[in-house]
Amino acid sequence: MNVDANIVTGAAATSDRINLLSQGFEGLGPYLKRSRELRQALVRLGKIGDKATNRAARKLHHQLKHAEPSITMIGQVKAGKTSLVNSMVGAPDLLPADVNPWTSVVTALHLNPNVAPEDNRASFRFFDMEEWSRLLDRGGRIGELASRAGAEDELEKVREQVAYMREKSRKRLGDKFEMLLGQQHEFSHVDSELIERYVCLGDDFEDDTETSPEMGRFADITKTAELYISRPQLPMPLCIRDTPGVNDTFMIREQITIRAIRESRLCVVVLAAHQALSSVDLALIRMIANVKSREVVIVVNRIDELNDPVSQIPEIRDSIVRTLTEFDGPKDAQIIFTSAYCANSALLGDTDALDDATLRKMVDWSQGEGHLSRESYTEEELLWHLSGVPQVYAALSARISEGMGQELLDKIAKSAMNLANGLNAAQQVISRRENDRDLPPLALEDMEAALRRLESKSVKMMNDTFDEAIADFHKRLERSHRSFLERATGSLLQHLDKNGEGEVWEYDPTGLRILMRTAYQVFGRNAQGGTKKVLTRVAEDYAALYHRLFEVSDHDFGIEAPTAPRIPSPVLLGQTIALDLKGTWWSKWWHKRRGYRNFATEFADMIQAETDPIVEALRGAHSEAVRDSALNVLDDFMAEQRSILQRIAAEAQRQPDGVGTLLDASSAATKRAELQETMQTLTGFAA
Ligand SMILES: Nc1nc2c(ncn2[C@@H]2O[C@H](COP(=O)(O)OP(=O)(O)OP(=O)(O)O)[C@@H](O)[C@H]2O)c(=O)[nH]1
Ligand SMILES: [Mg+2]
Repeated sequence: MNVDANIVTGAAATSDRINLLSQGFEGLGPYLKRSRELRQALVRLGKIGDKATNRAARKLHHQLKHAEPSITMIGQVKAGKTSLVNSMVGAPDLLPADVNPWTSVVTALHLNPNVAPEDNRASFRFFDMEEWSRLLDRGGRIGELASRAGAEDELEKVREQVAYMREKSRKRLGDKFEMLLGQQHEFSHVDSELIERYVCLGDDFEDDTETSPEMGRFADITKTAELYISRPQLPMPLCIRDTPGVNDTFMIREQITIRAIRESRLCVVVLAAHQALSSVDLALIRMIANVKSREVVIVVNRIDELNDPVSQIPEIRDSIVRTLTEFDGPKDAQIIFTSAYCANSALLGDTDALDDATLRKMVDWSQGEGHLSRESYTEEELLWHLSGVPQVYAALSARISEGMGQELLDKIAKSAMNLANGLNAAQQVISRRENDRDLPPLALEDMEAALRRLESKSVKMMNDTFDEAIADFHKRLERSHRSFLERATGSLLQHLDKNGEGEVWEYDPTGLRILMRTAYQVFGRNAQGGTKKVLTRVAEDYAALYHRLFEVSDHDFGIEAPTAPRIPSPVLLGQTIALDLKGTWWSKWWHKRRGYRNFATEFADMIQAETDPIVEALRGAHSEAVRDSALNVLDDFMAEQRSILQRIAAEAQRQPDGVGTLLDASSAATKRAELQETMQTLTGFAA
């Protein structure tokens, strides 16, 4: 390495290089500080209360400490997703790059600073029989698509590929094949040999069985790989999901990617620099168009391959922004430029990885952007900075703190507040009874009945809210669907009038997606607003119940309503439909039709067949999942309240004098003061 600027010499030892990983997390600082403070408050709360309160506080503490934000990496084939994941994990050779395109495996890496390396483990799950048959028999969605579009030749090709794959897997796995489907394999270590066996497909190894008979043995049937890895360099647990590239010919993996995006709150889209200018995959844009801008980070990788980064990078940025605007992608998504190659070279200590000219160009670019700000860097540090990985982590840190982090603090603080509220209620009962020994006993006989009434009324309120929101959503979806079909058919007829049948007509389905997305957004707003209203109402009802049963003053007593769950993005709207497939398939479909009327009816039928499953999934499974998560929050809340109320009641009934042990009567006065103080602290956490 020979760059004049800023380099201090001396290579870092291997074990030190992984410490490069700790850069870029400054943005998590405020969140982590709040999280620590909240955990301290929980520990205090646990000490003030009885055993049950202590247990509940510890559970909340655990949830906070082990919260694991998840990030899904998606992108074009060979953009460098896997290489980038390796560098973000600090293990350049962990996941094999260049995985065979037939792989369908999503690899989740769970990085945790709180576990020891001895506790590293891995778990691999295989497709079950049904998933496997669906994948093979119909050749995935593209098979369905091809058959609908009448592209028999293509379909035949898919079938051949699939038959080949099936045969190969059977041969490789022998008699065990059927038995393995649906199973899960667990290991108490993680290494690349293991990963190759389960994740990396065997084409390259097939003729090489002598050297490594185990390689790629299970990869055909592996559905997910979960790796649990100790990483003390990170400030908190993180999960990074590596997915297969999306633009494979047969789109079998599209559904897999859609599912993987849904499993994470954040999505990193990886593009290769040399492709980014010429073409940004439209299927990719469609997929992320339905995710919020603040939940997408775009990474342009392989910038070390650019001839002139200083001028090309701004061009690439502009071009991506233009394409995103034109094709209705996420506005304002942050764009970061990376080189996984530089990052992994830094981790390996290979400081000569870049030739001098390339290094010079990258340094010029980075200085121009103001990325290189420190006085001096070691050679590894310089490469690490040029790689852009710290910037990727900085972007993710900001998103985590403002999104999941804030929500988690809010949620845990509210639960903690309610635990404290319970103790506070108990305390009010105690002091009143201490002050007035002649008070009649509390009337608690009908508490159980009152709780049940409150619970069933609450569940009904929530269900009624959703029945209404979902019914309205169905109407909107149907209206959008119908109006799209009408408009498209109208445009088709116009085309036929003007140009006749000879000329292929194309119609962009973006409009349909926008309509359906709008319908979904309205539903999301209604569902969330409605959920919030119900939860607030339920919290008031509980406060009234405390008031009635224990005669606590509502002056300084209330119950915190839990936060309504967030509405998941409708990622499935992005799946490819026949209208997206311009080019040969479409023109084949077109040329097979004859006669004006045929076009119109067959077109309408085809579009209906293509869009029905999306509409069906949105109005069915997707909206019901939103209802379920609202009901879950309600259930948890009710269970929390029930257990607090029951404990106060049990104590009060056992000891006619009051509820002493709940607050550990021996040191009641100090504990009261501590409780007030802790409640004060907790109040500061709600958003
Ligand atoms: N020069 C250069 N090559 C890179 C970089 N990142 C990845 N590569 C190379 O690009 C090829 C593909 O990298 P992978 O990490 O397998 O890409 P991927 O996106 O995971 O590919 P699929 O999983 O097949 O979609 C490999 O040969 C890598 O060595 C980079 O930043 N610079
Ligand atoms: Mg890969």
